[in-house]
Amino acid sequence: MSRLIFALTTAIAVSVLSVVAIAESGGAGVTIQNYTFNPQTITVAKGTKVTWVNRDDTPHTVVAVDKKFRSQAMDTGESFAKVFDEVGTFSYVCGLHPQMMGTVVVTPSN
Ligand SMILES: [Cu+2]
Repeated sequence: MSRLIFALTTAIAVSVLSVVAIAESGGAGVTIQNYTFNPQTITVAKGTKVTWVNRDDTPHTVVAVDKKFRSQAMDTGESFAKVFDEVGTFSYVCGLHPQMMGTVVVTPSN
């Protein structure tokens, strides 16, 4: 029982730390959980770093539909980050599970 509580506490602490780390970097975060990108559409200002973190037990990737960016396979707890310097709408999928879709909308910074 105490082992379970320890595991849960550790998991919560790790999630909180990663959210804090993303907030401190001034970027934005996408969580990958239950074969879903959350949020599915994220809107950021130009120049923002977006970080994806995999919270599934299954590896996932982030692959731009236009092939302009692609992550390595992320295992549980691993992340991928990219700075978006171009205004526009960028659709991406998981290369391993193409039914997983997400979008980054980049707006002008001013
Ligand atoms: Cu996947």
